[in-house]
Amino acid sequence: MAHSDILAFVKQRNPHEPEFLQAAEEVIDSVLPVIDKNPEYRKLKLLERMLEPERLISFRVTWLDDKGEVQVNKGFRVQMNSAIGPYKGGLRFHPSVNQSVLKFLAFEQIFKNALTGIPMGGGKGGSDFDPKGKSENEIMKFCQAFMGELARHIGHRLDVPAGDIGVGGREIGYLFGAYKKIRNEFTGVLTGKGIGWGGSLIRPEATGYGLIYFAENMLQNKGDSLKGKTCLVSGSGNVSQYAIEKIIQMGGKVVTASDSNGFIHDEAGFTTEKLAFLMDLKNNRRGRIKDYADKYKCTYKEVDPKADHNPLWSIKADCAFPCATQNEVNGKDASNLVKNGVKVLGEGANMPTTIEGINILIDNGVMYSPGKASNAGGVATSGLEMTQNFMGSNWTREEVDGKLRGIMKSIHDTALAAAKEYGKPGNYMVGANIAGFVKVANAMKAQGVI
Ligand code: NDP
Ligand code: 2IT
Repeated sequence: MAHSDILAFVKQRNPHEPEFLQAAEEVIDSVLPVIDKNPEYRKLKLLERMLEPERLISFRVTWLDDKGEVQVNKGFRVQMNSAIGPYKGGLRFHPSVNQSVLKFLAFEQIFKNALTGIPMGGGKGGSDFDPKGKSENEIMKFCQAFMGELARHIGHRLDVPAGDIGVGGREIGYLFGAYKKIRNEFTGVLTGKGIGWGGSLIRPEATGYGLIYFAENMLQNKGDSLKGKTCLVSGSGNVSQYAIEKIIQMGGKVVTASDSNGFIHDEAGFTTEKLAFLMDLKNNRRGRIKDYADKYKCTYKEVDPKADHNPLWSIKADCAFPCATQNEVNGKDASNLVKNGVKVLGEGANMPTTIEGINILIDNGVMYSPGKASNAGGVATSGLEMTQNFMGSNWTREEVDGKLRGIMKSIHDTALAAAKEYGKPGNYMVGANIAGFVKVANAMKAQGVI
């Protein structure tokens, strides 16, 4: 099929899935020249096959809240592609979760996982369950009910979930406990486990650290570095917290963080002490980012999600790291970043920039890294956790961090080389899509028409 035909085919089959279509369009655009050069890829319909989940599991989750009332949620696992390894990808608990969101995430995960160099296929899952305002008991009850069904579809050599929005160490603990009880086996079926029961050092830090290693690689490629750079970070969860930590360690200054209500602008910049306050606020007290502004007497602005731009991205800075959620940087935001002279935009979240926004950044010479390249440190370290589980032993912090740095450098170099080969030098988006696609396409080709 021609490019427009593949896109039309996908649109016609998935008419009510805007997020999935957005992720699909970006990849289709990037890999078309590869398909043109390799007629066999076209004949075998490899891209068309990648765009259809191998298996999509949808289930009911029923649980009792603290008042004894019955609650009903949706549960999903999208097993997108297993050509290069067992399905691998996170679980998201957020009221916005639906089939379109999880299919976009599972689709991106195929290419991201291929880029890590570790044999992992692509998957994603989750629920429309909202953890906000729930008691510890309710979180545990929900996780147990969710795993009650999910357990029959996953396994350490079949499908290995992990965390994502709304699923952190606490939830992985409850999910793991439930799996172990149901299946009567102790295996590395989930990653992001606690240290002491199969977890890997550096996994909590890995996505944020990896994002900043990637940004440093992009800057170094231009003879520059993060030292002295003013940085915008959005979100205040797992990815944001460790991105902030690593930027501080590398001599940069972080002046923003946000949550779904608004953002703080701290012109003096984050210090380790302020970051410790944020971590305690978000991870233990489960409070709002506004408390940070109250404590440190800095600016706080509420954000209207329906507004045509987010004022966080209008603050003058050198680098921007969206680490909250999809489509948080639109065309107008991208123009504001360009106007203020931003040099780097590194995606910590998955698909945080709209297609219009990406085009504006790239056309204006901003070094732009797509999430599937620059946030791959999380899943890569999950892969390292799986390897340690299979070996039955653990690496030190330094060993895991060293491997993470090496993987991020390799993804950077691979994306850059593929972009150059296909006549788009410096375009990390095209390079990452092509390099990921070729690896998975070749594996599918070798394994026949299945
Ligand atoms: P967390 O749940 O730890 O944090 C999410 C943050 O984003 C919170 O600050 C949250 O605010 C904010 N947020 C979530 N949804 C929205 C929304 N609809 N509008 C505005 N703000 C929102 O998640 P993570 O840090 O783990 O994940 C953040 C992003 O990084 C996601 O896109 C995820 O897919 C991606 N990612 C995560 C990886 C990981 O290892 N955890 C790996 C690779 C990518 P609030 O507290 O108000 O909800
Ligand atoms: O989007 C992602 O890569 C993740 N949420 C992490 C997945 C994983 O399996 O560690």
